[in-house]
Amino acid sequence: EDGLEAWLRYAPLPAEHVKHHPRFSQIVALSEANSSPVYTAGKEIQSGLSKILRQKVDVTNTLPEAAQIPASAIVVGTVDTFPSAAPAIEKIKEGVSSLKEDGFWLGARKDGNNGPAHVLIIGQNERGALYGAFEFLMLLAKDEPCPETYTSSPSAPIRWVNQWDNLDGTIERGYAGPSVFFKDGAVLDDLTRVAQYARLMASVRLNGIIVNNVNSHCNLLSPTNLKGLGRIADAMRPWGVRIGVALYFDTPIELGGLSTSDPLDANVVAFWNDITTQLYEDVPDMLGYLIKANSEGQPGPLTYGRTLADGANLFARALKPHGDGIVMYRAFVYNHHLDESNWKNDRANAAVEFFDGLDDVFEDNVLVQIKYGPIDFQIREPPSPLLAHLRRTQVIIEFQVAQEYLGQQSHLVYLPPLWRTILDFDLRIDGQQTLVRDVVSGERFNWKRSGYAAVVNVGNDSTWLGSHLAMSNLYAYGCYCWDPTSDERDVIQDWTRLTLSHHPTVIDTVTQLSMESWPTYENYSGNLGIQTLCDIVKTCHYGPSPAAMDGNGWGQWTRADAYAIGMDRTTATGTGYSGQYPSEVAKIFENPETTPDELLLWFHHVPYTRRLKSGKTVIQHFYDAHYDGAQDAQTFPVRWEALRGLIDDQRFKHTLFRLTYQAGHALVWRDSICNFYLAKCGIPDEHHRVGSYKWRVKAQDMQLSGYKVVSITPFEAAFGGH
Ligand code: BDP
Repeated sequence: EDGLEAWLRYAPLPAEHVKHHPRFSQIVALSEANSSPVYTAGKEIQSGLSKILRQKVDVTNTLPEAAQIPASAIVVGTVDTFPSAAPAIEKIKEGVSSLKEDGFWLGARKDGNNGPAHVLIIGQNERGALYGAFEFLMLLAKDEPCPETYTSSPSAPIRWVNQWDNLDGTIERGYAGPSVFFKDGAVLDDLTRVAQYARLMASVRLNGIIVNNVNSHCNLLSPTNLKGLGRIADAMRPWGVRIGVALYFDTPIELGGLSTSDPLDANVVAFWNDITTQLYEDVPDMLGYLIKANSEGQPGPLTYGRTLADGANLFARALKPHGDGIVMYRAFVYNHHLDESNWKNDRANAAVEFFDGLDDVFEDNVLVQIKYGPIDFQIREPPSPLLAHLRRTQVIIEFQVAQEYLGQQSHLVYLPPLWRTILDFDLRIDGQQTLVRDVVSGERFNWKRSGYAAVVNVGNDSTWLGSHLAMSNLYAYGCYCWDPTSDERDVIQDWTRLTLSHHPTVIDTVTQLSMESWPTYENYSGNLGIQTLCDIVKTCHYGPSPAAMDGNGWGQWTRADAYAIGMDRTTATGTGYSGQYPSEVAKIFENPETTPDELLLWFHHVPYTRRLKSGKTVIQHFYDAHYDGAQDAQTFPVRWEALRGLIDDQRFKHTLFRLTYQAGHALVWRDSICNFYLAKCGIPDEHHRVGSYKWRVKAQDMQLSGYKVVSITPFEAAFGGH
């Protein structure tokens, strides 16, 4: 198995289990249009039944006369198509009327007392009907009975994916081969993988996608590419997935031949109005525009002396005449040439500083898209304080399924435990409980449109993300958008059943490895809130490079010197960042005593000898955590061996290779970080491990033939610097 089917394999149930499930007579999908998700739902159920239960069942699109539900039928449709058709709906009206947009009602009913069961799937809209169909199939695939009545609605209307695909077919921070959307400057002719991607998204109830890189290019909007975008939208629409695009701010100059891209210039306004009209001709249900501006060298409204709101509103007004399109204006605005010598400078402060005062001036179809932490998808960050500053302006929180800083799919990192530290965080706005997830759902400030985006970056590798196990993060992302209170263990167990096997050894092993994976990676990469200590200057964002964290303009600093480490972000003596939180939270982070250890160095500059709540010093914690993390990673491939023969060889071996690599690379991480900080502060490891390499044979001590000993930069990456 090559992974292409991901969690939608629909593996056949063993014969003795099949008999516990009903034998279905027919599928009725109440839609005639084959671009409709309801039609898709009928086909998907047909395919699922043939694989899971080995039942061949026909699909029709109308009910027989008198709208009776045929015995043993599965009927799927929307609230609007059902009532006239089925008297049965009378009995379930209550469940159906409480559905939110995209929600569904699902139930297995008996015909009479002992008659055969029929299954009804009723979506609040067409998309909801498709989600109900997937729910039904996943229950079957997990060998669970269909409940008598089950109602499900999303936590938030926006559940979107961002792809960072370039027109030339490369993917920024993509780790699984070239783009499934673009090649050589244009949209691919064959969009088979695009439709398959939409199917995966729909199965976990993701309903939108931005198809191109936030670092966009003006040629996206060339006449040929507009047609191409139309074809992408057509390929994804049957799955209820709508598309949007990321725009390049200077397109009026570079594509339109104008002399400026000033958002208040009449010609610029006309340019965007016009191109938006053209785009809607090809993509009539377009989601809207994602904008990265004045960020990492990208032009934006500030380039023309205008405010961020002027920039956002330009696009918002262009979209308005065409429907419900929105602007996703990214809060990731910062100066990447920060002066490190000024102790008050702090990249983490940027979003709140840039967006303060704008809450009341955005058009109502502007949403601010905020990365979960104030820096950049690090191994551990506190939630972005901007989430506590916008009340009128609706927000989208941005996660990253692509493991950019987190091992790039070559290390196993199951992300939901990290996401929960953000979603469950209580911001205490106005002294009231304000969980981040309640802000994002729109509940806290009565928003109508808000929600989630995640940078996913699937590529055309058959594994989608480059690693089979990494796909649990995409699956989980959908689950968390729908229900941010999901239990991360349940999610990984369901994923494992669907993707790999029902065997208890497989489920237990994958669950345990996944649940340990984030703490393990944090342990050997960067702990106590110091960030993922990887290379940020050569921008590969991979592998240990602690020295590179300081002495650059990017502002992901550790401020490590010979005596102390960590960013002082307090209001009293530091950058003032902690003061960006509501007062109760600010107070906790202001004081090192009350700051949780895992964020200590995020907020405070402390001596290596400071004692943590565990009683250990900071430096000893560093050493111990790196040894523990690397040790734990050694067990991953060994424990994976238990799956040999219990799953297919192809995925078994592919994963074993990655876990073995990870075990080795964890040692590289451990030694680099430990050596680096030992050299910085000179405080030895209490357990005499760091620098001792007791059992290792040094190449430079061997009798060398054809090799010579050289010094290595950075020194910490090699054995004794050689
Ligand atoms: C950083 C990535 C960079 C992105 C940027 C962004 O390294 O490739 O362009 O974020 O989100 O994490 O705009």
